[in-house]
Amino acid sequence: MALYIGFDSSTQSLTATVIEGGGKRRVVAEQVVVFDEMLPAFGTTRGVHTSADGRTVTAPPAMWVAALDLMLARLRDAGVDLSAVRAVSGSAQQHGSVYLNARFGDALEHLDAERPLAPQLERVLARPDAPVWLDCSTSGECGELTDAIGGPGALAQLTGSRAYERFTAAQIRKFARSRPADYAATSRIHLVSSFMASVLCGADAPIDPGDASGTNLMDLPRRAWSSRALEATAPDLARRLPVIRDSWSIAGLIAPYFRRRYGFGDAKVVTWSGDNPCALIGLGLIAEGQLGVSLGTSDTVFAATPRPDPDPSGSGHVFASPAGGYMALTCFANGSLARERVRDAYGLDWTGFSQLLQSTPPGNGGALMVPWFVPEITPTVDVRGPIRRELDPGDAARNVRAVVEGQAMAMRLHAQWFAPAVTTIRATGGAAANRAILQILADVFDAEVVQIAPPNAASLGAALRALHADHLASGTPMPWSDVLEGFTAPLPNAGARPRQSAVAAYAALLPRYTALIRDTMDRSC
Ligand code: ADP
Ligand code: XUL
Repeated sequence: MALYIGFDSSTQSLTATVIEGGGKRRVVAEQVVVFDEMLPAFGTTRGVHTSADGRTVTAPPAMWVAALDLMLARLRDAGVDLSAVRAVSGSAQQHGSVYLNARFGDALEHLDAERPLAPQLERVLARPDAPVWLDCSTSGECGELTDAIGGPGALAQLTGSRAYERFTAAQIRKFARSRPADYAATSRIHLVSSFMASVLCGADAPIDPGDASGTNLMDLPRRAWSSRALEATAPDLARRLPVIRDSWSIAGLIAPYFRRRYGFGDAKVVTWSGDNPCALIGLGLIAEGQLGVSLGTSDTVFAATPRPDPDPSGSGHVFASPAGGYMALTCFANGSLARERVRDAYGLDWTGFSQLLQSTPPGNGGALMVPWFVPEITPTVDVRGPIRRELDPGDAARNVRAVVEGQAMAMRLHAQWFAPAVTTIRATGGAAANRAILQILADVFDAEVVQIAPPNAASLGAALRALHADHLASGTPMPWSDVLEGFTAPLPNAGARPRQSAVAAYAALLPRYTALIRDTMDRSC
């Protein structure tokens, strides 16, 4: 039996999807470690620590490795034969950066299998908290980086994105400037993905081009660090960054720590990637033509694309795809968080939320909400608090519909630059379990929404990447269509089909929603 594991180290949890890649192609196991619930000692809320003003958002890397220990113990105790694992890979929340001191390499090489990982690695962190994608404290640094490269258009042409607060370049610049002594003591800066891969192989791992695209530091067409961007970010940065290697490269074999403690054999560790690039693979979006939607902590819309042409409006991103080629993506910070705020404000659970969604008409009788509960990324605004039009805050049912409709219309608007006409949407993420939400997506996009069987496309994508890279490294390369076979087919009787009366209602509402956003932006500038 040939097993492959894909991890997804996301904002709120670590997921592992174990697949059998031989004759029988199936998901063998899936486990989730929820950080707040299962690792309460780290004191996170939804996986992060947030400053009083809401702008600085970090997470402890020690929690992510503690979750890895917990996960492997759970897989072993659930009877997964870890000695049969041929390769592992992973997906991680994008943009977050981990700062490591000179003892990192030595600590990885000498991990003691009798003791848990977290206390052994805590002392190699040059800063105990990693800034993560929800951070929006670096507007000044973004401006400086943009000026140094010659404007937002030039930066997007070079790196695939204009400067974003959450992207790693701005975060590194802020750290180097505000804590120069700690920066001087930092000998390696990893992304969450390459940090986790390093721990698994007990040595410094490379970054793949998919996740490196989320740094504002990589020359996207060349898939190499841009010396101009590095120089504009922080002194002596090149030696602090890991090498960039193909997404299918082998970072090493799994470290002795994991063999002794959990019974792994010679499993390969395949370079990790970002959660959105991995979800692209897990949803089977290798070729162009279909849209992926991930309804997780963030909401993202994405699709494979052949060229690295940036979003003309500046809101979206182009990343390298881990299957080769590129992917276009737009990310919204007000995803599950906004839906949860509305759910909690009216004392609902998800069943009650869905019932209210179904009890209200498409178009909500003209009531609108721009769901900016936290500062939004797309478009970048500092506004905090939802904007309501013709919507009574006391009306639970209409607010529930308004938040989901507002999100779906924003997705439609900001997917237009890379997917002007969509016939099928593949959905994943925690909220994709909710068919009432999927129905609104189908109606707003006038497209069929389908689901694949494994609930977490990012960890499935990582497992499929492990399978693909293992075959390549073993001299038996497998085309992507064969890799995906049996894993990414749409589930029958799931998802949602567009209903024509609802489609017409949203076609009428969309220009009003666009005008409301434009009006709000004008007033906030
Ligand atoms: P991430 O990978 O970003 O950590 P997930 O994709 O695991 O996030 O999604 C977690 C979110 O899914 C939770 O925060 C919750 O709001 C949402 N969720 C879970 N079940 C439902 C449901 N039935 N309806 C709507 N949202 C849900
Ligand atoms: C993408 C983004 C988020 C994170 C967390 O640009 O910031 O989707 O990857 O999932």
